[in-house]
Amino acid sequence: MITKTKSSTGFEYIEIENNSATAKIALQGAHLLHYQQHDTPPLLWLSEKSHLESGKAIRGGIPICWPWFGKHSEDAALPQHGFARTTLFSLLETKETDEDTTELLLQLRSSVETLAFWPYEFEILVQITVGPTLTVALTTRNCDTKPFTITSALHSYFSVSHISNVSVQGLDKAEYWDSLTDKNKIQHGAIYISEEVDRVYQKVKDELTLQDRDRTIKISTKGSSSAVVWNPWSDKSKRMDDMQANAYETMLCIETANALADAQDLAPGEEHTLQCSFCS
Ligand code: TA6
Repeated sequence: MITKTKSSTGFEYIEIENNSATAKIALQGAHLLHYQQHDTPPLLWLSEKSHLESGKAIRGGIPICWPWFGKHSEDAALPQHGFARTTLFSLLETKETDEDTTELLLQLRSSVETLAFWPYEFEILVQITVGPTLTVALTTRNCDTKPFTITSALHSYFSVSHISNVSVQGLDKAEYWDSLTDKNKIQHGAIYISEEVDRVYQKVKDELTLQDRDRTIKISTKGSSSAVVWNPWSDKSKRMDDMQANAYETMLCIETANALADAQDLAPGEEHTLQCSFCS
């Protein structure tokens, strides 16, 4: 079942229910807010205090950071993580492939508004597949006559039982930039979180695993060379108006990205797809 809904403030959603799972997507940012397989806890974390209004970033789910990840490299006045996540997408297609799987295709094309942020003609397509596996694929097409460079991330917020129960495997020996110390380091073994963590791992190839007690979530990617691991911990959570003070205890971001040295150059007419899939 696919239902289109609108909040009292006009915020538009698509809600999905099939034999595998339920899901909820905001048209703004083609933003997956919720995915939950039947008889299991939600996969994604969404802040109880998140803004859900036009033009404001949503705290949780899978924000799409595009056409830049993090702060803009030249103009700090431009929105962090780009403008896609706060821009209304068009719903191009819905398809109930079978009783277990539903697909959505959403589109954002360059416009007067986007050209004011970023002077290139583009089309981005977001394909969301809600089934026994959740897949999000972000395809960028250069529709301009000049090349452009993007950094991007599928900024996934995972819901966890408690951050002390969690480990992340698959990044052993990977190089990372620690944004808290501005130092490049090497990962040794699994990642455990007991303080603020904000790291961009590079040259990432393997499947990652989020282990939360007896729950194992496999994170597979295509077209991604970076992985970002972020938990704001206590002090930063308290400073964020869209997070409960203790919310850091039940969330962890493991982001499928191309950031820093993994930026993607696209020639006119060229396209690139960044994809993540989650299976638990
Ligand atoms: O993904 C890590 C990060 O870049 C952190 O530095 C933190 O800023 C986080 O993204 C959230 O960014 P946002 O703009 O959504 O508050």
